Amino acid sequence: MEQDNFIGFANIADQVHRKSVKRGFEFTLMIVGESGLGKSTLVNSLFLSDLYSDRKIPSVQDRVKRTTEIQKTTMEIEEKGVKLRLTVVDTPGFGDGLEGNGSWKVCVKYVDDQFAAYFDGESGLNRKNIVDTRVHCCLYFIPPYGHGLRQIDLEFLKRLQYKVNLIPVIAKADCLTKSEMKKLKDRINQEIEENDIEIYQFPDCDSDEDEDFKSHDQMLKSSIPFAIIGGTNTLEIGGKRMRGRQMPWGFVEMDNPEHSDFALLRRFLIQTHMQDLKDVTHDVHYENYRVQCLSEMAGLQKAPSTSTSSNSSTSQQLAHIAASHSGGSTERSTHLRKNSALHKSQEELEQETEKLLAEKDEEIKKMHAMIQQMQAKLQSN
Ligand SMILES: Nc1nc2c(ncn2[C@@H]2O[C@H](COP(=O)(O)OP(=O)(O)OP(=O)(O)O)[C@@H](O)[C@H]2O)c(=O)[nH]1
Ligand SMILES: [Mg+2]
Repeated sequence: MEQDNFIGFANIADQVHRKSVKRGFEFTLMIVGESGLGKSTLVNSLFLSDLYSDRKIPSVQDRVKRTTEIQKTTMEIEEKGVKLRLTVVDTPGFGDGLEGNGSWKVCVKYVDDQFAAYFDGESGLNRKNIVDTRVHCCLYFIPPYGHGLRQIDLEFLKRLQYKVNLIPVIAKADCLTKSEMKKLKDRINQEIEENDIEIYQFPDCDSDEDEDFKSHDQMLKSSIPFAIIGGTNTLEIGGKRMRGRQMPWGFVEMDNPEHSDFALLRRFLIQTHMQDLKDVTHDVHYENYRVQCLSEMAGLQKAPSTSTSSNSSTSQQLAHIAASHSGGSTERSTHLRKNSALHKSQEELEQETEKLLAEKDEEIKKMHAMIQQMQAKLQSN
């Protein structure tokens, strides 16, 4: 047989691509913030998008009711043979009185519950087909009429920062002039830094990217927090359909970059950073959660009083562990991406993680055995 220099691994990228295309992509976006800032309106307008041209666009404005519980909306989109399952999680807004106290718990619990479900899936038998409901990005709505971040905003951001990719947005951008908006953006960025809040870190742009890409990337980074206008009105001018908000003085277009950063946000989420948001969710946030769970489980196994009651499932134990982590002052940050003076050094963290991960297979095997025992017990009852 004739030998040549061609080995053939170059098509590995195609193979990987084909596999992910076949499987499809799952992406979940969560929307959090004070009541009345336009979260549900934004969700509605996201789903009105002309991105999905086969969808009917409602012509009458939907009256958005106050959201009182977490609402998930999922749509499956297929574009050029690539499937995307996009889920938007709309959360109830908090008030500015006592009601705000502890209202972050609902959101934190939702994020943790999805991690717990994924963790359960990973240790189950059907590992290859886990449905990924983890929250890949969280838009945090900030009011336009304040002077920056309030105590309640800081509380929410701090509770969520090591669990999810946070993207701050300024709601109702139509209420501010350009210079007011610039001032508010600067102020918010300064407060984020002063309070050591970890929002999503945009990856550095590769030096071999083209100039267009680089300048877009730069614009994205400098636009944070994105200024958003939500609207469910549509207007047709010369056959071109526009989405936006009808105001007494005119029509504000959501997609017009002169009016808001909505187009930028949509491109960021859907076109340019979806994979990175998913990677950071998996490699950093979920990894933190998993390491915490494994170390807690190792602790539980050592403790003599560990309960092995047949009706307390592994997932319940994990959910409990997660809840205890999210609430109290013992919250331990194992965020691996950034060096912060408040946290352990990167090297220490890596060593700790290495050690815990080395125990991982062993733990998962034990969990398997536990689950099988439980199943056997349940069947025999
Ligand atoms: N001016 C202006 N008003 C908006 C905008 N987006 C939404 N609104 C209006 O603000 C009001 C509240 O909007 P919602 O979408 O229900 O707000 P929400 O954040 O979901 O509120 P909760 O469900 O209580 O948390 C509605 O009357 C919207 O029409 C915007 O961008 N600009
Ligand atoms: Mg709402």
